[in-house]
Amino acid sequence: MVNVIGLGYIGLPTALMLASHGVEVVGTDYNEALVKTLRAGKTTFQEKGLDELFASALASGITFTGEYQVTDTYIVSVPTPYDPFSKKVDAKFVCAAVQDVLKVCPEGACVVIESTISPGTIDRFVRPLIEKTHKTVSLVHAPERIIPGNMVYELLHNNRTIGADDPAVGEKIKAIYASFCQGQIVVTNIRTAEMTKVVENTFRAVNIAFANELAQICRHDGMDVQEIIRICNMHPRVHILQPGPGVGGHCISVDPWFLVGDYPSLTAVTGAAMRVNAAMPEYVLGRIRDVMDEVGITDPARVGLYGLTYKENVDDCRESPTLQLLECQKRHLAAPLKVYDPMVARDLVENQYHDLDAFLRDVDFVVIMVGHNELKENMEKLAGKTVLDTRMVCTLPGVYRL
Ligand code: SAJ
Repeated sequence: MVNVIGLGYIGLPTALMLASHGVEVVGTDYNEALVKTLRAGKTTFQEKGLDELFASALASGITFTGEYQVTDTYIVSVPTPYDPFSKKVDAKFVCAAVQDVLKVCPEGACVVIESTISPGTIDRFVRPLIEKTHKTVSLVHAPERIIPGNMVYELLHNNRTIGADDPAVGEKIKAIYASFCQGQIVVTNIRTAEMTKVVENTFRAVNIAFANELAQICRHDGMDVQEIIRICNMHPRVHILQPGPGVGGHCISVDPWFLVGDYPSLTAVTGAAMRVNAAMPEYVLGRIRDVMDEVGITDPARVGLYGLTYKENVDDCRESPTLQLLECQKRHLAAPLKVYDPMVARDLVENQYHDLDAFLRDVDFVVIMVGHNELKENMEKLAGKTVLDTRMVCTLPGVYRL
């Protein structure tokens, strides 16, 4: 039996996927409300294909509890925040989960850490916990790679990395993931697995920062960044990502800081890229003011932000550029702009709307922060409005860009 610890964005789909492929699974989370929701047969966030996967896992007998199980395999997928001051990974949730596992697990059990951690975290923080107990417990790092918005597909099809001290243990865990994973599964050591995960997200963060820098250069000198990126990407070895209003989510906007925190004097490129991305919401605020000046809109109450999530077609608002922008506004002692997001049913910020038409009635100037499908399907409703499109999705004439 596999006990999956932490039933959030990664733990839940992983547990469901294992269960629906014939592995006996118990999901554990210390959040009682979350366990109650899952036991009532409801998923806790929206994701394409997740409800169907949930139904199939329930039919296969998955159960949810607050208790840690006595078993031979644990998969730990709890959050790993970073300390905003030192930029170092904060492994407190991983350590707490491992300590709880160690209280119940039998000799010879295997603890797989799926949470993203910085290189060396297992040696520095997790291994000493095991050594203290004098239990024989194997450690494995199997970092997740799935992208919110396409998690179910990517769980099935992405290649994976398994880092283990003992290759035989690595092969055993590989067999468990191979129950559902159709991609290649590489077995390596723990340090390499830790590093690859952070490097993958850093690569993307640096590329997005480059696109954001290009957008600013092009704005400064009246060039069309979209056309320039499109043409550059026709070169066989160039693949520039898209500029945007900033970088959110719990991965690309967080993980690269682990490297900066651990190697401050060796991360000139990564550190600069992260600062470029972090400055984008403030840059968008400046663009809003410029466009207001240009079209003669004086009342900020007539300006609305479309989109609150960190990217399109997900309901996840962690580190979202819109939240970052509203935070900047607050620092300037300004009243928060109006906000609407079809994916966010709960009230998260002031002046939040839950109906597109009502939102559009109350604003003259729409800032597209997220390119949800809902907007793409209703683009004609923006006709007659001033539009600043930070996501390059608006096809209407006269739209302002980043
Ligand atoms: N973004 C841009 N321009 C782009 C692409 C993205 O501004 O061209 C922005 C998005 O709008 C968003 C942020 O970057 O705010 C991050 O979004 P994302 O779609 O690039 O990535 P995440 O954070 O949803 O998921 C990433 C993925 N990592 C890589 O692609 C290397 C995913 O595979 C990881 O599993 C995930 O991080 C994670 O959990 O680490």
